[in-house]
Amino acid sequence: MRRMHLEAVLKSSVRHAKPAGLTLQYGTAGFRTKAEHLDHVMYRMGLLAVLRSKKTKSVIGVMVTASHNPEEDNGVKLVDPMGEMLVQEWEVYATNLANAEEHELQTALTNIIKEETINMQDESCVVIGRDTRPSSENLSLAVIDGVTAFESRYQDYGLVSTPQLHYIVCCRNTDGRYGEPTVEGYYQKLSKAFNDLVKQSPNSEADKKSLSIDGANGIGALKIREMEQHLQPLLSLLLFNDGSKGKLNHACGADYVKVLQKAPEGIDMKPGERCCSFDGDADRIVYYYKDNEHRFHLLDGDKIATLISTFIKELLVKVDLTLNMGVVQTAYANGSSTRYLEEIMKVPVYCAKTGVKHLHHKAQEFDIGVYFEANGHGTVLFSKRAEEQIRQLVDTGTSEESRKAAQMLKNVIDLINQTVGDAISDMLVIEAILSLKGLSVEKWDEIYTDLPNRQLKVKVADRRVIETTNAERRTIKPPGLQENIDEIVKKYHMSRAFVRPSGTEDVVRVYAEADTQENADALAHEVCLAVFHRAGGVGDEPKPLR
Ligand code: G16
Repeated sequence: MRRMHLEAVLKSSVRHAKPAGLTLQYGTAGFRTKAEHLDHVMYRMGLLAVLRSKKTKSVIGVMVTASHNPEEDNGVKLVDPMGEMLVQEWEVYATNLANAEEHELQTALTNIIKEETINMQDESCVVIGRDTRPSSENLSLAVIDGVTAFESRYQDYGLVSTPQLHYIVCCRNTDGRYGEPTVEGYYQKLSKAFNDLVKQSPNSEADKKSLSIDGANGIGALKIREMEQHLQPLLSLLLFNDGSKGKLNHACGADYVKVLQKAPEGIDMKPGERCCSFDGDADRIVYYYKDNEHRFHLLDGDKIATLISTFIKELLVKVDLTLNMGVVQTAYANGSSTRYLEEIMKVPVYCAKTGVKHLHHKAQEFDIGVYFEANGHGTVLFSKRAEEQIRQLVDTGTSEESRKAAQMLKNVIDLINQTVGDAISDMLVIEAILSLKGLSVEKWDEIYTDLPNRQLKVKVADRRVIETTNAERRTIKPPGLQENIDEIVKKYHMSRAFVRPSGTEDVVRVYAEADTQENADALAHEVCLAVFHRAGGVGDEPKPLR
């Protein structure tokens, strides 16, 4: 490191001093904790982004957000050149840098520069975005301080959704081939693809019911307001929880709806009408509706993956292309969805560890890789080969039907945000498919019936005592826990359960599935007790749900 750099870095670091002794883990999607503990992390992630940019000779993104977490939390997600999450090998640098005491900062930086043989004379550029949390603006200024301490170029995109920043990074590193690297460019690209797709629908006039959106009082609400005009008259939206009064993610948002399996507060639901919820940084989406008996029905990431892969598979048959397609899920995927995909749709299904970074990499192995977490985080990846073949067939398809199907696939490629799961883009894909197929939300829901399930959290003194294997479906530590879970699961019919430490909250997550909701609830509760007793639970013993 040049002396000039070093002096500037250490001098600025004084303004972003690390609280001595504080250590943080790089979690499922970067660092995440109470906002007041993150100033030094942001400064240092600004430094790291510059190093990553020099190393990859590309623009790197830094997004300040804690996504689905409560408003008081914050976090940071680093975006690699093609718009993916930071490569896993660099997570250890991020951790070392975030946890180095002030006097160790220089060594931590020098180690990365040496290990990665980074030429500090190389150019660098970092793009920065943030969500609507009250703490985000100051934290993004700390990132900028880090970036400028290394005298790097940067551009602050201000308030953007996480997927918009991923999109921008990808555009900037592909000379605009992926799209115009602006928020407006994102709206233009997606709305053109959406409008072109929906115009081919024989049903575009048929279903005039509008879509109700719960914006989680976050950035997604802001962005959908901006985009709305581009989508009219083909899609009419009713926005709730738009941030004008409610608190971010409080009793609303995709995580609340998915985990509690109930409608968010603040939304007006009429029987049979499609509703959806975004999460706090608009990278997840779940759908739901109320039937005539006012019963709530959830269509989560699994149902979304099934809808999208069925649609794509049907189009592939029409264009007569033999591209391999695979679906990637996590242990949270409902057993019914996996069975449907494998047995009815005959699509290979893979299970990855929680975190889009894991699913994304697995999905890249296919010509068309559909990946979705049950919580609504997911997208579709098309290989270069698949894209080229599809684009060619738009003109050279042997029949009108095949050219039309190729055109639809091409529109889907442009509509889906291939860099990361994106609530807005996924919503538009879903709306287009429902319109093209003339499917109501009830009919979509009927594809298969979810096994009753329950997700709970247990507070323990140190969640790292739990270690898992087999894509998080079994625990290897603490001793005896897995055997205990196996015994409990055996008592229930059609049952399955697993536990894993969360990578975004200080809790252990418990998932259970069984033949009835009562049994799923009882199983989840029993497993919580096992975790509580074997993994050092704190506070009161978990209580049964009813
Ligand atoms: C992040 C990740 C997701 C993951 C979720 C929950 O979502 O991007 O892939 O499913 O955390 O992770 P965990 O169970 O480890 O807490 P988000 O939307 O909060 O960024």
